[in-house]
Amino acid sequence: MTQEANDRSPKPMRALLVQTIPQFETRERAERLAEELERLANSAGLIPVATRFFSLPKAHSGSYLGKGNLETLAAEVLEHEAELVVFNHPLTPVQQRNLEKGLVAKVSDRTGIILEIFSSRAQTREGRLQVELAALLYQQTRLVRTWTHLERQKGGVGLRGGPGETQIEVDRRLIRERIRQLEKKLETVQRTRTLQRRARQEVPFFSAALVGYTNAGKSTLFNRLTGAQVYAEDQLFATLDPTVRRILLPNGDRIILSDTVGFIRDLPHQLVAAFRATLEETLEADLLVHVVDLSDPEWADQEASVLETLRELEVGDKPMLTLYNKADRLPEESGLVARLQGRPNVLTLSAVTGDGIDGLLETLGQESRKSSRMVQMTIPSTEGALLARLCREGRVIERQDDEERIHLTLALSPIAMGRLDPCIREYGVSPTRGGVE
Ligand SMILES: Nc1nc2c(ncn2[C@@H]2O[C@H](COP(=O)(O)OP(=O)(O)OP(=O)(O)O)[C@@H](O)[C@H]2O)c(=O)[nH]1
Ligand SMILES: [Mg+2]
Repeated sequence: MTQEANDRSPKPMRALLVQTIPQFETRERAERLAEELERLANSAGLIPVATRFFSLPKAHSGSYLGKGNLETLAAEVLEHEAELVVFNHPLTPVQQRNLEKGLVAKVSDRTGIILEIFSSRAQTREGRLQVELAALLYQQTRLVRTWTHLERQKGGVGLRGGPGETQIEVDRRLIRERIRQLEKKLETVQRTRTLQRRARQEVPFFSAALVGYTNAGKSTLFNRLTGAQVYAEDQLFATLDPTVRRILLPNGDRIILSDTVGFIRDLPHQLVAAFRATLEETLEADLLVHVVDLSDPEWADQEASVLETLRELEVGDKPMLTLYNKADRLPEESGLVARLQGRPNVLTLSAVTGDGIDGLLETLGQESRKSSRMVQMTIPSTEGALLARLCREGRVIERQDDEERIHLTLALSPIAMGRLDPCIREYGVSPTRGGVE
């Protein structure tokens, strides 16, 4: 695995990873989950030195692992010279503190790592504000110091090391104040965004949003479809800020496509909440295009957790097209592709080789057409400005000119329909009204 250079941390920390195997869970699955944690650790700019598995029927409330396991792990921390121990499970603030004491090392859970990655990736002002807010909401309850970016980003607000009791109270107050400040700032940024979004909605195009598990191939597909150069990498959470582009489909339709942050299993709800505003724009799309990495043994689980997050974001029942991506990495004899292709609203493809992209473009074209309405209008030939507007707002399917009038058949998106409502009332030819003739 490649070690991602992280130019903001002078010296990457050595991290010992901990994966427990709960009752009724197989070692195999635990290994796959541990592999994901290793990828997360790499993406966070850490050096994962080893992964330690513990069979743990039930977590201990005090130290999570229990006394015996804790001693074993403490010895391994020394042996590997680990500065940080990362648990692939949520830890309570009390557990985290006890573990830090017992292991004489910093301790983080999965959420801490994910926040760390987000913090180092956030590019836009809004993204940075959101990550900081999420991190503070997370730290509010625990006041255990995180490391690197989060620490630096805040200019030391409430994040200095080793607090005494009063220091903790001061920190709490500072954090509360900072949270209020951030919420205010975010509100302003988001108001601007809403205005920009409205301006964009003026354009009456069908819109599709790529969603999916992190590393599923959304940005690779986005780049292939739009010719854009969005950062696509074999690392978790390569994309953080949403990107929107217009594309021209082979059938002549223009549609809007967006790429955005990936989801992950057990996505910390502070992050979902903090990113709701960014995601809202994406999720207002007419169609969600769910990209799934079919070559990952955990694909079904990943697909389910994305659906779960979408439900949490209250868009669980939006129209969805599922794309099973990375089909090129499947052995031909697996039969999986054939099995999945039988399902409705499903395509299998490869964003890298381009296999199946034509089918995707065709489906997007059909969906775009489905959402538009045919309207017939007859306007006076003298209404040049109106004609120009109709051509701009919709797609002309048919046009016939006679001496005084122009007869048009237009395909209009629902948004354009709404905006052109007065014109349609005046010039529309509707069978129920017996036409304008
Ligand atoms: N073999 C193969 N690799 C692919 C395919 N699509 C994407 N990849 C690879 O998968 C990795 C992740 O791709 P991205 O496009 O960055 O994934 P993403 O869904 O945008 O990931 P995040 O932004 O982290 O959520 C990259 O190394 C891609 O080259 C595919 O169809 N086949
Ligand atoms: Mg991406």
